[in-house]
Order: sequence, then C-alpha cells, then structure tokens
Amino acid sequence: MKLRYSPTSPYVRKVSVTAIELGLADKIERIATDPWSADTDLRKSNPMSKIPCLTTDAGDPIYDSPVICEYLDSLHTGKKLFPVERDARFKALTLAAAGDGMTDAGILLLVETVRRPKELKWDWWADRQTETMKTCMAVADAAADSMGTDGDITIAEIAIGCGLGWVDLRMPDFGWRKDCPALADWFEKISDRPSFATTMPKAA
Ligand SMILES: N[C@@H](CCC(=O)N[C@@H](CS)C(=O)NCC(=O)O)C(=O)O
Repeated sequence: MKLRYSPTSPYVRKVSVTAIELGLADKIERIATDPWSADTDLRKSNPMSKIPCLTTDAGDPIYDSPVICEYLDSLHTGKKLFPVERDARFKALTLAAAGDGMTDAGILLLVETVRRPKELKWDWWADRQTETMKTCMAVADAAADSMGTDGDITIAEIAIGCGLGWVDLRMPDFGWRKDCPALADWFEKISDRPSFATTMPKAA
C-alpha cells in the first residue's frame, strides 16, 4: 500500500496511529505530498486533492481518513479499532466524528486567521469555528472517563487524540485544558501510548 502524506496533518496521523495499532505500518510506503502545491498530481487519486490518500496493493485509491482507517481495520482479523457490535460501533463512530469535527473546524479557523488576506477576514466565521471546536471538545470531555488510554482503544480515541495534538501544535494558545480537565488528563495519558508518542507532530 502507498500513503500520500504530510508530516503535520492530523488526518494522516490518524492513519499512522491506526496502522501502528494494527501492526500494519511496515506494509505502507509513505509518499510525501504537499496538497496545497499547484504542481501536485494528488487530484488524480483523490478528487478533493487532500491528504491522506491511500492506494491499495490492487491500485485502488481510498480516501478520506475515516475510510482509510476502516479499510486498514478490515485487513486485520484480530484487534478491532472499529467495534463490530452495533451500539459500541455507533458510539465510537459518533465520538470519532466529534474528534474529526473539532479538527475540521480548527483547519477552517487556521485558514481564516492565517491564510486569508487581512482585509477579507470574517470574524463571524472565525467565531463559529472556534465555537464548534469548543463544543466538540466539551463532548469529548464528557466522554473522557470512558475513553481508553493504555488498554483497548477505538477510532474515537484516535480521532480525538490526533485532533488535540494538532490543536496544541498549531494553536498552542487555544487554552482548551481549563474548560476540559477530564479530557486534558486523558490526553496526557494517551500521549504516552507508543502509537501516539512515536507520531507526535513537530513544528515544520
Ligand atoms: N476529511 C478529510 C480531511 C483531509 C484534509 O483536510 N487534509 C488537509 C491536510 S491536513 C488537506 O489536504 N488540505 C488541502 C485542501 O484542503 O485543499 C480526511 O479526513 O481525510
């Protein structure tokens, strides 16, 4: 399998953590890709021109990160990061959606505040994304006591942990820990798990 990646993407990190958890990391060849480059041919594999994008051994492209992670999970007959039992499965998928939603809002906020020309900045949009990040974090904080750290985890812990790691990297002053003490405690513990510790993003 081949994975188009960039080193600081929180969505790529989800795939990397998933692959490590499933013992599949050495089956994946990594191809550095800048999705923002005008020269990239990424769109031929992913019509949204986003990373991560996986190409299977059969040559089929798979995107986006939730689908790639579920594909990797489907290759593994033992450990399951996507629970099979219905209630557990939809609980994990919904919590993972809150984690991804937090990250999506964070990226939109960063584009608005950093990339958009100053005279075009739209405070209403920035405030809305900030609010979405906070409400997703509040959902994760409420669930934190039931989330795994050094035992079994699911795609929910992976999505939330990778999202928070990216927020700390790109928005170190966001100040989420004060409002989400249980989540902060959980995040500190899961950050020591080998799949998280070895994929911790570093500023480029
Ligand atoms: N929903 C997608 C989001 C992926 C995404 O937004 N990736 C960013 C990099 S962190 C990207 O490629 N952005 C390029 C763009 O938006 O054009 C996923 O879960 O894979």
